[in-house]
Amino acid sequence: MKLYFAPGTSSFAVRLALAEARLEADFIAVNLEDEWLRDPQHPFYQVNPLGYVPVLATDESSFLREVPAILCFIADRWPGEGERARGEMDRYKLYEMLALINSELHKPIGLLLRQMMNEGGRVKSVSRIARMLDWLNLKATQDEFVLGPALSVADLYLYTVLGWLTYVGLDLARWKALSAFFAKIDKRECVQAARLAEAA
Ligand SMILES: N[C@@H](CCC(=O)N[C@@H](CS)C(=O)NCC(=O)O)C(=O)O
Repeated sequence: MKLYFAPGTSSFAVRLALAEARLEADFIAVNLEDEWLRDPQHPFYQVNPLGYVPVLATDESSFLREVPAILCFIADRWPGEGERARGEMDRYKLYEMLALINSELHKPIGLLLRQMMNEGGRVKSVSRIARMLDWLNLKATQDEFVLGPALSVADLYLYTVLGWLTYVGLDLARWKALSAFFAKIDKRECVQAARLAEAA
C-alpha cells in the first residue's frame, strides 16, 4: 500500500491508523502548493483528480480517497478493531462518528485555516465547532475512547483534528476531558513514532 500525504494535514490520521493497525505502507509526500497538482498531465491527477490528500493506494491502480472511507478500510484490516466493529450497530456508530469528525470538525476547521470565510462566517463556524467539542467533551467524561472502551480509528481522526484547534484560535484546554483524551492518544508509542516519521 501507499499513502499519499502532506505533513500536518488529515492524512496524519491515516498514518496513525496504519501504525496502530501494524499495516505496512510506503509514504509519498504531495506538495499541496503545487499549482499543477490538478492538471491532467500531472502524475497526481491519476491518483486524485480533485487534488487533495489523503489517498491510499491499495495496489498499483486502485486509489481509495476520503478520510472516513480510508479509515474504515484500515479498521477492517485491524484485527482488534475489526472484531470490535463487527456488530452491525457498532459499525453504524463508527460511520456516525467518522462523518461527524469529517463534516463538523475537519472541513470547517480546514476552511477557517485557509481563511475561506468572511468574519461573520468565521464567528458562526467557531461557535458551531465549540458546540461539537462541548458534546465530545461530555462523551470523553463517560468513556475511555470516543466509541467506548476500545481505541478505534475515530479516536485517531479526532486526535488529528484536535491538534489544529490552536491555529483557529480555540484552546483545547477549555475542554478538560478532551484535553486528557488528546494527551492520552499523544502518549501512545505508535503516535510518537508516526509523528517522528512524518517530520523526517
Ligand atoms: N473530503 C476530503 C478532504 C480532505 C482534505 O481536506 N484534505 C486537505 C488536507 S487536510 C487537502 O489536501 N487540501 C488541499 C486542497 O483541498 O486543495 C476527505 O475527507 O478526505
